[in-house]
Amino acid sequence: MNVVGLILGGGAGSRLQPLTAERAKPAVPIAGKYRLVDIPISNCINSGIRNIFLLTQFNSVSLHQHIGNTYRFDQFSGGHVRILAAEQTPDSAGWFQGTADAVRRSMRYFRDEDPDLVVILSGDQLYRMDLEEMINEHLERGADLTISTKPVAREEAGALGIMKTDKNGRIVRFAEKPGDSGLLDELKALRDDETYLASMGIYVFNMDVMRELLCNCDDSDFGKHIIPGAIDNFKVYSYIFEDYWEDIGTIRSFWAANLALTEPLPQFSFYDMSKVIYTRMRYLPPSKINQCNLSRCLLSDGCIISGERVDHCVVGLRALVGEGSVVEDSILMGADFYEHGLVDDPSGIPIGIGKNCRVKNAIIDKNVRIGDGVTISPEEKPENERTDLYWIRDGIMVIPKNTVIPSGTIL
Ligand code: ADQ
Ligand code: ADP
Repeated sequence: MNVVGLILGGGAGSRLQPLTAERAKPAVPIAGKYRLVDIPISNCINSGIRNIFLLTQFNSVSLHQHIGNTYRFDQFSGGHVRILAAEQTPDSAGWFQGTADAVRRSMRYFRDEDPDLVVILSGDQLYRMDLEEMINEHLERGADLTISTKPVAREEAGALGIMKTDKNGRIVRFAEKPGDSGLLDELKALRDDETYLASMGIYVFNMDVMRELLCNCDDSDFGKHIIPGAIDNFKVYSYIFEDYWEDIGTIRSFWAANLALTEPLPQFSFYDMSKVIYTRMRYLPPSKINQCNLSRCLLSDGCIISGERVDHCVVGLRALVGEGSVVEDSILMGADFYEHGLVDDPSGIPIGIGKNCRVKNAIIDKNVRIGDGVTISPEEKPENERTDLYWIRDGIMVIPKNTVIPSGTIL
């Protein structure tokens, strides 16, 4: 079987702003030292899928560097990760519109590989899945299309693609994001009254079926158009996945999923060496703790920590925390480089968190310069308030990449 993996690397990217202001969504750092795209790529590699295309709207430098430096397959076993950025061609003016458009426009690239099956994956989810198992079930059932699904509670169901299946797992109805409506009542569970079967946005297509579905229409979205339209004419099955799976496409879910990794036994583990999550090798030095009460933290490589307390935080690569500072319930993305005492900015403020700062419920993006005695917290700030220094989203204060915050600032 020739299988190609297609990773949907992000549309307009508005839900993760400002983290996606200067980088493509797949390049957003997660868990201190990884990037979002490492999750679906690792799932593919661990499932034996080595021909991978990453579809993205933005052709960012950090994404190219990351993919180019990380995913080098050896010449004997072969494989590749290719970035296909939205581009204008004579017959396709404009950017990708939706997920189906994105796949349709990239088809001419992956068609050259002559795949039997195409696996489509989202770029903004945290989970570990054996795609080979899903593919085997797809083949055993003689399916045209298989959708990976997860039983969810009603509170979550309205915002996902919800389906009903027959006793063999064949999908007989599908509604994209039905909301909390009567329609949702009709789609109620297979096993008991409280669960709904939700699409995870992960699909296995027979290549010829995908070609037929995409090339005979100009529908733009899988969830809204292609899947509902396919159910009557094709054999569309559900593959049930019961492990941890989290959509991390919003600031709140991104923050919560990162901090959940600091639990003693998190639901998602980066420590499972039988199914490694790959990322770039960086040859950074060990992290140095000069002094600090550190608890419930993920501490990445190359950090220098001299604070008073860092609790319930994800601390990214090369992060610096100055003396007397307290950081809680936050994600520090760290820095791309060290300054070696020579401050590389007209403000004169070194990269990292200065002395005697207070940081709570925040996401501090990379290369941020925070002076001494700064307070960062979203408390009592209105939702969506936005200044040159921060953006309040989903109750979290996000400090955009490269921001400089002068000493003494109380945000
Ligand atoms: P959503 O996640 O809301 O629902 P969508 O916005 O289409 O669907 O995004 C799917 C993935 O594709 C995301 O990773 C997104 O970043 C990416 N994407 C969107 N437009 C893109 C483009 N033009 N180019 C490249 N990538 C793009 C889908 C399904 C639901 C299902 C949920 C589960 O439609 O049925 O329940 O996923 O999260
Ligand atoms: P990451 O850990 O985010 O993958 P990298 O090690 O890839 O970071 O570095 C990120 C980028 O920062 C690289 O392109 C690197 O060249 C760049 N960089 C290194 N030093 C500096 C500097 N002094 N100023 C700005 N960018 C720098």
